[in-house]
Amino acid sequence: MKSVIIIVLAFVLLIPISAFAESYPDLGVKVETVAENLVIPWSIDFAYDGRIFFSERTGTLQVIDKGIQKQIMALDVGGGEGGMLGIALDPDFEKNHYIYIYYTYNELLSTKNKLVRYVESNNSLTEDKILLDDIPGASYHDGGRIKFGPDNKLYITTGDSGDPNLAQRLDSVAGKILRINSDGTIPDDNPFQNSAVYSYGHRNPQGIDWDKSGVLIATEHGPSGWNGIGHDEINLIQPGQNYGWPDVIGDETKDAMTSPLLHSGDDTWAPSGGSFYYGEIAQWDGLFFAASLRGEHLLAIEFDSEYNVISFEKLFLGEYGRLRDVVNGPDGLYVLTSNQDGRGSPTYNDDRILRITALDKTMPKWIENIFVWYDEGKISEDEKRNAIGWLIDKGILTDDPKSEIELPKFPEDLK
Ligand SMILES: [Ca+2]
Repeated sequence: MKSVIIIVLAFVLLIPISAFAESYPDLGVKVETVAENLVIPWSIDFAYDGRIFFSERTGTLQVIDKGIQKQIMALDVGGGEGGMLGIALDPDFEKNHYIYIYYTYNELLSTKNKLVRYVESNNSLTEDKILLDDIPGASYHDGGRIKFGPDNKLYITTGDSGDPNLAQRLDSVAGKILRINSDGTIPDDNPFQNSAVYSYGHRNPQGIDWDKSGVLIATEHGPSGWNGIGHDEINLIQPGQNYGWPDVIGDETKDAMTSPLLHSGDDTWAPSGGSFYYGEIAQWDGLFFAASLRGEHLLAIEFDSEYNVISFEKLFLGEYGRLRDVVNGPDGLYVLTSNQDGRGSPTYNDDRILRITALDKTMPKWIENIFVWYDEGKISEDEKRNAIGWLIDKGILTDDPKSEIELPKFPEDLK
């Protein structure tokens, strides 16, 4: 028993912080908590200098600067499920320090959304320009994801604001994916002249990202209520296309309406943020991920080169509760929980920002001590087995013969 305590002590003293991450040997990844005790973090973006900016739906903009989190702005926001939603740093942030924020506000008896450009200086923001205003809003269906595309245009998802018919109307910016220049003007090559509308017929899209070849994929909340349930969508977005809401859902078709690449059928994922992943987690390279609220999982989708869905899988089902956003960060895949939004079951440190990285493939040197101690007779066979079992449970060692983790040499009977 005593030697097991020694082993645990060795673990505490010698393992780098990252090893305290939750390990998922089956997935080959580990999950760390980057920030905790947040309130509905909604969107996250990364600066060239290592700073991490994120919004909370309640109306605050936060920064993590050299590991220290602080609030840098609070806005008076409105609208039940609206609030401070999407944020994006300018692709040229290093030079211009522009930060774009999409938020919901109440005006007299109505709820609206606007997109505002701010200038950042020493973690303080000054309003620079309102790029879009009077975007129809409501307690639900405010869209709100904003992201720069590979073409350096700013894309904005808007919800139908509870009025489904607006999604089909080209004279309304509700129920759309919009595309503007970073100064708020309309790009010359938009599909409809003098219109920010890029695609239409959307209910409440909340996730967009582009793959390496520049193809835009969007997530969209399917119906709940009088006109169907479930049928959450993953769409391939092309300029000028009509994605069908509210005329068609799921596999239903109608002339000139584009069907989703994938939908949830009668299941409900409630997908919010979406991101392609490219990075050191080799088995995930090129997959599309969607953060699932009601479904409480991270949806991983593999497309073939024609964007047919090869497979999709619910990862971390129920483990972290409701998930709001997923973004391919500079050092891992970041995931935001949404358990404080009144629909979840928060744990003691929710909400959280999580970072997913590859499981270390190198063995901490001290693990060899177990075998040294055993050889020197300091621990028994049982204690050695216990220690190894414990390390396997933690994902530090693996008993998977296909694993790339190199095991130290130990007696045949333990393999
Ligand atoms: Ca659709």
